[in-house]
Amino acid sequence: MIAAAKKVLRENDVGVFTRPGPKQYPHQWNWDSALIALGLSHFDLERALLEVRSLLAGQWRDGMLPHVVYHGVKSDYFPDPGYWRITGSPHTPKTPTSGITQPPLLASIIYRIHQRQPILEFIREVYPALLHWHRWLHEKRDADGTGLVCIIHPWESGTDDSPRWLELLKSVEAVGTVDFNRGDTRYVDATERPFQHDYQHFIYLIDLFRKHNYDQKALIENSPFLVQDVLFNSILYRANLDLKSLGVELGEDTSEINGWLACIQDGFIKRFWDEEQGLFYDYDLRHQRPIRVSTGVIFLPLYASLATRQQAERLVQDHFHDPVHYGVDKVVRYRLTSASKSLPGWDARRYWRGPVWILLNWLVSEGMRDYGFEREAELLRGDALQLMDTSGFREYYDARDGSGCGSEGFSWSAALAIEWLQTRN
Ligand code: 9WN
Repeated sequence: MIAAAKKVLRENDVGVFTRPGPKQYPHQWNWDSALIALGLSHFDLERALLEVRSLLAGQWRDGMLPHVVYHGVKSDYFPDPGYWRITGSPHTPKTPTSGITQPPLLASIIYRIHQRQPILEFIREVYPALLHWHRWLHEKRDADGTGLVCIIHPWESGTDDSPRWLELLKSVEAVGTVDFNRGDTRYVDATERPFQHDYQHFIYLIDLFRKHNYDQKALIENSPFLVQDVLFNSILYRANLDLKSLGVELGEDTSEINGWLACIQDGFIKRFWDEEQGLFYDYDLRHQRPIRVSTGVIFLPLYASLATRQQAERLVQDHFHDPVHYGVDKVVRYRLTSASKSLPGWDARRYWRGPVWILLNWLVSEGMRDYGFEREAELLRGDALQLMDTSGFREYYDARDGSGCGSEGFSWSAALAIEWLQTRN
């Protein structure tokens, strides 16, 4: 299996970066790249570091690390660099990129690699860029002074058509969007991709952002989609912890990072925890209300160590093992469904509406292990490995029969298989 996974990473390698999927995703994606570097680090450390350097080449001058770096590669992916029209901003890099960001997993991945194979010189090289990105997130995306950062586009959540966004997107009038041709249903069946009206919203928001030349203040004021996301803030919190460890090793003053950590810690439970349901809900900042939708993201505070012991136990007993939500039953046999089965629009094969995603299994299993839920961590690992073993390295999987969906030869699935198989916790 390791050999097959390496082959996927090699085949998706275009020299300086690795495609998330050979046809569906021909450019460099932010959090995909971090995971790909993790997989590569097990057998080609230099290539793993190059993956990170290439991603950082797309960093904007204000610190933003974009969700896609195009690297001038011609493709049929939409939106293409021309569509983003980022040159209206004074902060853009030389290489073409998108104009939004993605969950900041990178610092944690670099820290993880460094713990196994010390790369202090490399860390010295990239530390300023990581710090710059995190500072940008804390300064430009803290919309209400709580210290929690917000996202302005579903793509920034990495869980694009998550049911978490449904209600909110209903209130967005996607008017005046210029015509566009979706490229994403060319290689993947449309029933496994977001609905057309979701795409209209995704593109409408880009239209709006480019009209404001990606000025963050204007985007916060005008984006109808303004959300404090549990997943994004959990990943950022852990990345801040890991960045701090790296900074300490370099002998840097980490008081700024301490400030960010304290802010998130103060605001997180107050904002996201729902005592009645016993889970964490995202917050719709535009309409000032919690988003009461249960998806696999409710477990992410475990990955960040932000849940109390009692909260963790409720998440595990009342949600993870409950067959109404995430536990297995006669029909749904694999964990972890990306959304609770109890949701009305639950869809076993459609993107983030229900299928199992290897990355979610990995993040949640890490969190489970940190809290001492070894059995649960093993269930997540075991199911993920079994899915990849029987159905190959796919983008996501139908939790009923384990069949693969979305892109074939999906890089982060392969990378995480390597990570799991090569690491004994
Ligand atoms: C839009 C590359 C990316 C992942 C995201 C996943 C999907 C893109 C798309 O693919 O999003 O960014 O075109 O659907 O949702 O998490 O980074 O694998």
